Amino acid sequence: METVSQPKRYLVTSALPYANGLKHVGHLAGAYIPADIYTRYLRAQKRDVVFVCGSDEHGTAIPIQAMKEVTTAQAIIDKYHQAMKEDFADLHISFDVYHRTSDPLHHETSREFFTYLHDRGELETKETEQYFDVGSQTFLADRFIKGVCPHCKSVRAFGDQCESCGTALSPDELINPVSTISGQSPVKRKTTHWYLPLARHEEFLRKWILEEHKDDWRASVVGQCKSWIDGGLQSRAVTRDLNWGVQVPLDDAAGKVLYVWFDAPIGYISATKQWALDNNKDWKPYWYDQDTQLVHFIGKDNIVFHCIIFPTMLKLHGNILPANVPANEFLNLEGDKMSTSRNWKLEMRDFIQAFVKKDNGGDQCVDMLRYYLTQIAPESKDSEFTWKGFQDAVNSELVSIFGNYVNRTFVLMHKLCGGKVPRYHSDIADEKDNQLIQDIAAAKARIESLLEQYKFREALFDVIDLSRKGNRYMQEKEPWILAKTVAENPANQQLIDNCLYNCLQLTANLAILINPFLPSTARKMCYMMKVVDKMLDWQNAGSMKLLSMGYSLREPQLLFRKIEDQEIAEQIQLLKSSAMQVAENQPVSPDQPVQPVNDLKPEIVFDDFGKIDLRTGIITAAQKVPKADKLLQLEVDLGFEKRTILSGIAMHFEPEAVVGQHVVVVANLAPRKMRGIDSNGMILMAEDASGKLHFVSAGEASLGGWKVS
Ligand code: B3M
Ligand code: ZN
Repeated sequence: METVSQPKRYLVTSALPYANGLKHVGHLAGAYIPADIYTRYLRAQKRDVVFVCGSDEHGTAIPIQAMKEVTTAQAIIDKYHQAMKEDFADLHISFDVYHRTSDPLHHETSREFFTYLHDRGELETKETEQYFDVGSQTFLADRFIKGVCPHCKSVRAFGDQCESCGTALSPDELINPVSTISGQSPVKRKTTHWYLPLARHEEFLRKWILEEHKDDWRASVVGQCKSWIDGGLQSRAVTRDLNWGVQVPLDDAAGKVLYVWFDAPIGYISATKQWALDNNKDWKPYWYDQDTQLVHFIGKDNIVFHCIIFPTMLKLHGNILPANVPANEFLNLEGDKMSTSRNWKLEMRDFIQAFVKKDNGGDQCVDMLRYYLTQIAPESKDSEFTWKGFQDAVNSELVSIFGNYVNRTFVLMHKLCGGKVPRYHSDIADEKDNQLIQDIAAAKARIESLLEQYKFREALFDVIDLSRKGNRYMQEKEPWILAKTVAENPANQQLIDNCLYNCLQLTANLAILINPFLPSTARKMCYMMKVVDKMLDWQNAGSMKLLSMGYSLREPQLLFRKIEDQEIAEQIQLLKSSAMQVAENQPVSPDQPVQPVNDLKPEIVFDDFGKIDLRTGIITAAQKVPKADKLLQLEVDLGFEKRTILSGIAMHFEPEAVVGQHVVVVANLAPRKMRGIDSNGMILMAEDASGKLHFVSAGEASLGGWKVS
């Protein structure tokens, strides 16, 4: 076998999130948790690694959000930079530095980069005609032009995309274009921009991606690159007419900034520089030394920028190239695409507030989310977050398998071995003992190799599987049964000792192996074992001597609590009602009582509804039912027949008040006897937020009997 020499150092990056809003769990699963697992693993391996990220604070997304929130772009980036930084910290994403692209260090770094390429003739200029807003005296970025979609004729179309049908557009395609800044029709004006001529680098890209990395990069990533290259590489504009961003460092470029996708990836370099400044280190080897392994964690919508455009820039600038770009697919939510505009999303902050910052939440809930998002990580295809799936993952894997194994080990240790690590009697070790020891060593090797290949969900599966093996081992050894025989057969204590010794060493191993994925859980296990975090060094995995004889342990604490049905029902309800509010586009006025939509019954199919026969009717007579406070006995004329119907509305209406009311009747409801009277059907009423009943009028159905459909 060919031995590959280990890189000298690693630089791990997660996509820089736009500072225009809070980020959702799809982002977390795609670019942050996998990078964090990888980095924590490398740190446990004692390798030299720096994990960088920061807020992407440029591009039109920022001023647009400022318009929406009626504030300044600066206020927007300040607000969301801080919020995102906090959310990542709350979810234990362990960046070595979380920088921001509005920082002067970044502006300087990006300008230097641009100048370097410009001075070497690696950029070309082109003059084009672009929409200009006379009112505000600015060229209009695509997003700032609104108009009618040429495809679906919706008025919700912008210069880059139609919000109704989703088609990608260019400003020229819009019918009746209007500036969103001034509301006036824009005019065409000539403007010059700088372009990165990608076609010049086709050969390099083909060789580097399609040959050198065809086997070690994910198939979907190589596939996307191939279709880009095969489709013909166009020159990409790297500047924009905009007053928000990094100013183009040329005299003849007033009012122009670097295109956000030119400066954002350079943000990885600026962040590394900031880290070096803060830690008294040298940043250069991380970007220039071929011994550095650069890995970009991103979502699939960023592939072309990280695999084609930025590497071309890096090559021209004399930097190293990424060793891998493990891009993830998308995460859907409860059967639908996540969407900010439709409010169909679960923001990191929502989860933090609903679970982590609750009395029964905290770090264990952070690990529950990290667990589930890794278990469903969209590594090779889109996957789906469901609350039921979250509950199942927690309750039937974390609680019932992993947590249960650790807890049983501790409880039995205290009960059968006096809370101290027993002696291991190797002379009487049997096949099952040896098998367990082998299983631990094999699991370590497999998990390690999976992590090095960025296969996080499989690696996590193997950790849980190892705890499953531990449960089985304990079940087969039955130390609690042996304990009953020790009085007459004292030698059996040695069997108990061996079993619990192995179970404990496995627990210590599990702490090391779970650490990159669930760091708080690993720490809690260390606390229970009374060992320092140093034990979590990766090299310790596989050892059966992590806890030595006579060492006393703490009382166990449960690692994870269960997720209750009620909790997930609430979350689903919350998701549906907030999406509904957006759908109805109803501004909720604070002085109007809003009926909580919190008791919606499970969904039915049309066939369920089709079984109900609804008819209109008129109440022709009404009287109280003796000894029944709530019931009124009604005579309802359905036109084709008269019915006696008992209705529970006596607390709301006097009999006289309901006579003459038009009602909708469930006409084919099976008869039911109440207080000795047969009720033949049911009338429909509406209940308002205060619990008051109202008649749902059946209109002028004076004759009754109309079908309701
Ligand atoms: N901000 C897009 C995104 O958040 C962009 C990533 C930049 S990575 C250099 O999806
Ligand atoms: Zn459209």
